[in-house]
Amino acid sequence: MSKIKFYFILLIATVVSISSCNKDDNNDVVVTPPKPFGEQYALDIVAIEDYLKTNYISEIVNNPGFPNDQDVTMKKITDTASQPSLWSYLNSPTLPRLTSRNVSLHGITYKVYTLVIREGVKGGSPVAGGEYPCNVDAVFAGNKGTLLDGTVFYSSNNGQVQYNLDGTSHDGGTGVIRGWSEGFPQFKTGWLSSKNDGVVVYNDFGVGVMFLPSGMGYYNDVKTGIPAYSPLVFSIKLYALKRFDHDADGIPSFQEDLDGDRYMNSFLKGVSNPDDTDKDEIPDFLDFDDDGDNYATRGEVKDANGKYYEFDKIPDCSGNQTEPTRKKRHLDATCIKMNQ
Ligand SMILES: [Ca+2]
Ligand SMILES: [Ca+2]
Ligand SMILES: [Ca+2]
Ligand SMILES: [Ca+2]
Repeated sequence: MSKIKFYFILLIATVVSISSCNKDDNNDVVVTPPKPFGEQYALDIVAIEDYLKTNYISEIVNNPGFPNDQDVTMKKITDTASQPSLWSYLNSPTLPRLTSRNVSLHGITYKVYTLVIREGVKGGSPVAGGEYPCNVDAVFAGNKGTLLDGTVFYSSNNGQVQYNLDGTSHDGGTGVIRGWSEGFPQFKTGWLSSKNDGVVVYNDFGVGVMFLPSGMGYYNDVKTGIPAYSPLVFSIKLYALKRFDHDADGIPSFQEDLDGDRYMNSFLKGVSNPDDTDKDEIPDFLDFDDDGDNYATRGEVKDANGKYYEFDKIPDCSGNQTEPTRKKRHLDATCIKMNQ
């Protein structure tokens, strides 16, 4: 046998032994294709609605200024007379209020339930708050995640963690599951103050619960304490938010939400997006030229001296800066652009 051939065989043998070693290590992992989303969702929504009808709010901690303030606990109903179900708050005119939104994703329409217990209130200084995040802002939030059987898989009231609702990890944030992007815009932030020792205190923040089908969570991924295909229940406390300007055009993304519903609908394909001025399938918050006139928005929202207009004072074609229904000039392709 030639030397080369010998080494070749040795190499093959090594590769085989490495791969068989790996195979042994992964003996328990059975790879199956993910289930069809529609099939799983049909199971999830039945389980979620059953949970809503058979559980109640057993405790809301009232401890202003401390981390456990407004921690919510839900338990299985044992006495229907004294324990109103979560379902009993459906579309209630008063709080708590349970509402649902339809979300098109994965080729199906998901129903996402949200229970608003406290909406979030504007208050004092240094941060007045009382603002809704849009679905691509970042939030600072306490959260407790449970499975439908009540098992807690995560709990934290750390207000320093930045969760990016756009799902990315840019700007030092943590990307979130899609369900969070759908749930958080239903709540407002509270206001921030600080104690003498400098500790930040969160006041009157939004409090509630999100009920997420597995397709809005981790789906077939297994996470610590979360089996595959688990619907998720998140009790949340919305302390504060951070705005982004995704396309760096000088207009924060939440002000590029044309229909004002706090959702950019950027995930819908083949459906006309109300937040896409020039209908090029790039929503305004990601489009550096919103009206498609080949002039960048960035240049269209500055005055003759190159200074950005305040958002509310961006003029229309005629220079009007006050008419509330005017078409701002960066959204009007027929404008003759002056400051390019
Ligand atoms: Ca922008
Ligand atoms: Ca919108
Ligand atoms: Ca566009
Ligand atoms: Ca333009």
